[in-house]
Parts: sequence; C-alpha cells; structure tokens
Amino acid sequence: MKIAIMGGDGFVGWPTALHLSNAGHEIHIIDNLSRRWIDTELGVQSLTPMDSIQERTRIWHAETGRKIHFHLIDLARDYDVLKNWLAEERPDAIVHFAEQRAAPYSMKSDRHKNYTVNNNVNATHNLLNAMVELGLDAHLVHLGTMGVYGYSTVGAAIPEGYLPVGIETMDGETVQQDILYPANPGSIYHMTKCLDQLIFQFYAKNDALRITDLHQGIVWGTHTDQTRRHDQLVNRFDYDGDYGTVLNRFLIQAAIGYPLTVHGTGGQTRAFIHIQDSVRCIEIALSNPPARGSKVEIFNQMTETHRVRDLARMISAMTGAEIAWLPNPRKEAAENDLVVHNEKFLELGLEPTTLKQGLLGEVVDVAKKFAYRVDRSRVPAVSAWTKDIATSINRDP
Ligand code: UPG
Repeated sequence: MKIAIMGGDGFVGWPTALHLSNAGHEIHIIDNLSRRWIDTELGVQSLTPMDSIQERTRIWHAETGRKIHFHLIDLARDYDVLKNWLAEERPDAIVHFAEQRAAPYSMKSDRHKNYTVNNNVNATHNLLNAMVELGLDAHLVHLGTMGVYGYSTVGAAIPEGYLPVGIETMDGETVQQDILYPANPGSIYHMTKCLDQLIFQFYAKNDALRITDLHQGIVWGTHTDQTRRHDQLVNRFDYDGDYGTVLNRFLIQAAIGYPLTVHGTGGQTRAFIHIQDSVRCIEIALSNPPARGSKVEIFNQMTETHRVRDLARMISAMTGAEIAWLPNPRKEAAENDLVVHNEKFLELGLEPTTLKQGLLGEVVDVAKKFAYRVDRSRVPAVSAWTKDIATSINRDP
C-alpha cells in the first residue's frame, strides 16, 4: 500500500514508518516538525540523540535500500498544501498521529490550551474535509487515547469504544443501541481527542469515510526491531515533566539516581503498551479496514493495566531507586480501578510484550548510556491543572 503517515517524525510515528516500510509499503511521512520546535521552546531535548528527519530517512535507505519520503506540511495550517498533496499522491491509507500529545503541555497556559485545540482539531478536520472533497477512499487510522474514557472510580470494564445500552421507548419497550462510550477528558489534550471522536462519527455517517480510531494506553519502551538496526535510527525518548510519560520517566529517573516522581498516593491505575506492540497494532488495524458505510471501528490499544505506585515500587526494587511522594499537579482521581476490554487486537493476532519480559532493563540501559544528556532541572512536572493547584504546589517545599 501507499501509506501517508501524518506526524511520522514523532515518538510513535517514526517507529511506525520504519515498521511499515520494512513490511514493504511505500511510506510518505508528512510532518510540520512541531515536536522539535516544542523541544526548543521548552529548552529540553530527547534523551537519545536524534538526527534530522532527512538524515534518518537517508540512513534507513542506506541500511535497507527502502525509501521513506518526507514532506514538510502543517495539517492544521496548510489546508491547500495538504489537499494538493493528497490529490497528487492519493494514498491507499493514512495514519494520523499529527497532534500535540502531552496533557501537561496542553495545561501550561492559556496559550498552550489554544495551541493544542487549534492544532489538533484543525488537523483532524482538515484531513477528513480534504478526503471528502477529493473523493479519496483511503482508510484513515487515527491514534486516539484511552484518556477519552476518563479514569473514574467505577470499576466496570471499559468496552472497545461503544457501550450497549437499553433505551426505553414511549411504548414502554426497551430497544438496544450502541452509543459512543461517554467522553470524560482529564485535560485539554484529552478533550481534543474526545472532539476528534465526534468528528469521526460525523464523517463516517455523512460521507462513508472508512475510519479506525485506536484508543491507546501509555506507551513505554524506546526501541523496536527497526530502530535497533542503526544508532541513527534511534527513537526519541522524552523524560521531561511535560512530555515524559510515567513508566519511561521512572526508568530514566532510576538510571540517573533521581527519586521516582509519584504524583499523590500513586493510586492512579492506567493502561500500558510497549512501543513494539504499538507499531504492530497499527499494522493490524491497517490490514483490517472497516467496510465503506459502516461505523467507526474502535480498538483499545493496550496490553496491561498498572497502578502508578506499584510501578514505582517495582522499579525501586529492581534498581534501588528512592521514591518521592509528591503533591499531584493534576486534577484527577487519587485512586481508581481500571478494567479494559482489548480482545479485538488479541483475536487479530497481537502477542503482548509485557513488563515481565525483561525490556524494562533495556530502557534503563539506554537511559544510562545517554544520562550525560539529561538536564535534571527539567525532570519535575511543573504544569498545574488549575491556578489553585499551582499555588499549593509552589507553597509545598
Ligand atoms: N504520573 C506520575 N508521575 C510522573 C508522571 C505521571 O505519578 O512523573 C502520573 C500522572 O499523574 C497520571 C499518570 O501517571 O496519573 C499517567 O501520566 P502520563 O504517563 O503522563 O500519561 P497521560 O497524561 O495519560 O498521557 C500519555 C500520553 C498521551 C496518551 C496517554 C494514553 O502523553 O499522549 O494519549 O498517555 O493513555
């Protein structure tokens, strides 16, 4: 297939581009390189030394003989450029990662909230709008998030996107209907992914676009089979308080002797997936497109759930790292259970890479190798969810 990967320079986008290129597809990365600009804005850098996108694709070509094409396009702002590109290339499938993906970054200030909403919602809408206008029947696979469901304290299992409900009619009969699971975003970033869901519902219904939405858990790990092939194919690795995600942060903190930064009691339970499984899931989703005219296909892209404090204790036992119990900068349930249905990917052949399989050590090794690049002052998470929380965090020593 000819596949366009929107946001193919990012943490999941880059290994996905390599994985699909390796599988024989013609890959076109479309990216505005915003993640690199945000690093500059925040004054941080990936733990791993990343080359330019052009250099990365050159190395891939030298290693494998396969070409990955790069096009500098901003989906949210360059509608006409995007539309012209789609009209010329007419890809068979489009993978959409081109959104600002960090919850803490989205909550930093009013400007960051505006940026995240404008960027994410416009990127998604521009893409679908152009597909309809061009009569482009490409399968769109979007990277969504488990965060659309919210993390309530109710222990009922979360279905794959749709909740079967019985609705009582005026005649007193009960009719069964599948409704989109109620959206319950925990940040401005997560809110944009909830808005994406509605945009997908409309375009699937109105224009029969074929859309798959992947509700992904927190990704951990850094290498995939392809990024391991050459030093310069290395994936990015975020450790800072805005972009670093919890498990990878704990692993790098352990590697540099920084106390593990648990927010609150660490009673938050979250869904997780290894980066290698993440790219496999995208390939599986691409191979199983919904039929034209059917509803949006939704998968829960996660393999296991863990409580934050259990992860901290496990990594502490493994490495001897101390644990720091910090005031929580976020507004979220202090304790929650989480049970998630993920049978659809398992039935399609996903074999989960679990925490037990020794790959935690690999991340610590990568972190130790590049520990000299870490700026310890950028480790704390300082982005607060409300002005009240910001005041209380600053008061706390
Ligand atoms: N947390 C800590 N200590 C830390 C960092 C986070 O206790 O140093 C907690 C945090 O308060 C939250 C949980 O860990 O309860 C998860 O936080 P994080 O790992 O930052 O995940 P999310 O904010 O949920 O977002 C990540 C990705 C996002 C993706 C989502 C999938 O950034 O793009 O949609 O995971 O669930």
